[in-house]
Amino acid sequence: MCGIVGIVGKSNVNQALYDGLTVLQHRGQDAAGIVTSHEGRLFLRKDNGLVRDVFQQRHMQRLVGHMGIGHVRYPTAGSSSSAEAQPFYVNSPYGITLAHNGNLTNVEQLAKEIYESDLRHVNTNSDSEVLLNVFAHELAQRGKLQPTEEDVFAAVTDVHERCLGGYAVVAMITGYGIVGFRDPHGIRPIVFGQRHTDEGVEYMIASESVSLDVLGFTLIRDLAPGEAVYITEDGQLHTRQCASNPSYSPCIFEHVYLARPDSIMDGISVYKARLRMGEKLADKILRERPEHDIDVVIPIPDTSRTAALELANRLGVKFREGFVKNRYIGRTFIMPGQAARKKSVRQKLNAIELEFRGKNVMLVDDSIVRGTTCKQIIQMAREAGAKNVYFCSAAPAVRYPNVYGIDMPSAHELIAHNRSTEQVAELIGADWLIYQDLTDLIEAVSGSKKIKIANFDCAVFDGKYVTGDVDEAYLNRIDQARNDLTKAKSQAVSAIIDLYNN
Ligand code: PIN
Repeated sequence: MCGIVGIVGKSNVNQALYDGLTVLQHRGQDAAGIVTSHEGRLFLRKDNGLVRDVFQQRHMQRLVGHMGIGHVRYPTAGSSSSAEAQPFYVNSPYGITLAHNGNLTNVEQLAKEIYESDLRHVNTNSDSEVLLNVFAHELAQRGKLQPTEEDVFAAVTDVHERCLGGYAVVAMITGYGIVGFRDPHGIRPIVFGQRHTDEGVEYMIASESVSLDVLGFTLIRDLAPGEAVYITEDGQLHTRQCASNPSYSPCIFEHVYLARPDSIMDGISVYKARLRMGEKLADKILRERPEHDIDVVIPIPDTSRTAALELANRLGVKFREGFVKNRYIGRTFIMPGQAARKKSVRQKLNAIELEFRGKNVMLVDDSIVRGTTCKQIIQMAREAGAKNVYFCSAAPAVRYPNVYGIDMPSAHELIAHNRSTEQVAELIGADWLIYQDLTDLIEAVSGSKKIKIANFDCAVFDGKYVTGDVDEAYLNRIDQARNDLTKAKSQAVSAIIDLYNN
């Protein structure tokens, strides 16, 4: 999962891009980048790290220009070297830079085509670079000295025909404008909005509406699946449906935990969706155990708070903050003679004993993925004196990998893969485990409003991949790639430790 922004403004956009990315920091803390365009030249700064660490005063001063795009990265399928920080750049045609959120499922085929047929060179393992080259190639095919909006939209149409998967994209064509587009299933989110200044109207494209809010832009709307928006450097806005057969299947996991609660996504308030998840969970609890003995509902900070609050309200049970999260958790330094250890949950969360002692506690989290964290948290609740520890997941059991850009472990690492609720409860040490039903989650997110969404992408819960091209062989390949990456990373860490020790 990543965050993207693009702004066509009337004065320098560097600060606005920085602020827009900072608001999207929850979508990726691994790397950040901004590129701006001024008088036909590009200015780029990107590196691994948080937005506040990557951009220093000296970098910001160089990022001049009235239009630019930015990116925060969360590693997905590829490795996490700084060479793969975005935006990516190709100089032909026109000088195009691109930032992307999502994952292409036919990247191997595309990389081959790019090299063998399009005669282009790809320099990293990132599918964003592949996407950029496909877009650049299709735009070059128009053969124009100056691209029009028709040319840009025709290139996006061709991208949709060649690229499969989930993608939300911003691309800047130096000296011409910024284009934003969304895959034909609308899996990953993207919105656009405007703000009025004395110099005229400025436009912004972003992953989430919250990014527009804080910069004083008004949300115009989400891009529809397959749709593109093109804003020229002088501030003309054009939109076009570029896919021949679009269908609306946004990723439901955005509402479970990826997006900020103050975002409106595909016309749905993420906050309200989470409140309704809590209501649905309460109803399920009452169905399963009308005579339940829950004394207190305790959220596991932060995402689950909204659902837990409404769950407690509906049950008529006390809601209490039993865990305090350290917001300033430090880095893990590798010292000579020490093995590199991951920060334990205990360093991040601390239990307030008086909320646990002698009580039947219902802990609530947004989801259970590997099950490692919730196992430790349940243990902490017991050590704090809880009589019984019950556990609620606001999402259904995560049983299948994600292939559309969420950093989700492969199937065998998912605790619920091929396991029943009872088996998972036993493994994590819960006295009672309640998962949200998928139909309830869908209803919670849809709400009562009539929305245009055909069906959500719920693949991590039901194994149905909306792009239709994901088979066992593909899943095995990404599984293997992930294992290789993990192995390479642990070998690198061991090498560093050896270096210190010798
Ligand atoms: C919570 C994010 N949320 C917490 C992510 C942990 C599953 N985990 C998914 C729960 S927040 S595990 O946004 O950081 O507040 O129990 O499956 O290991």
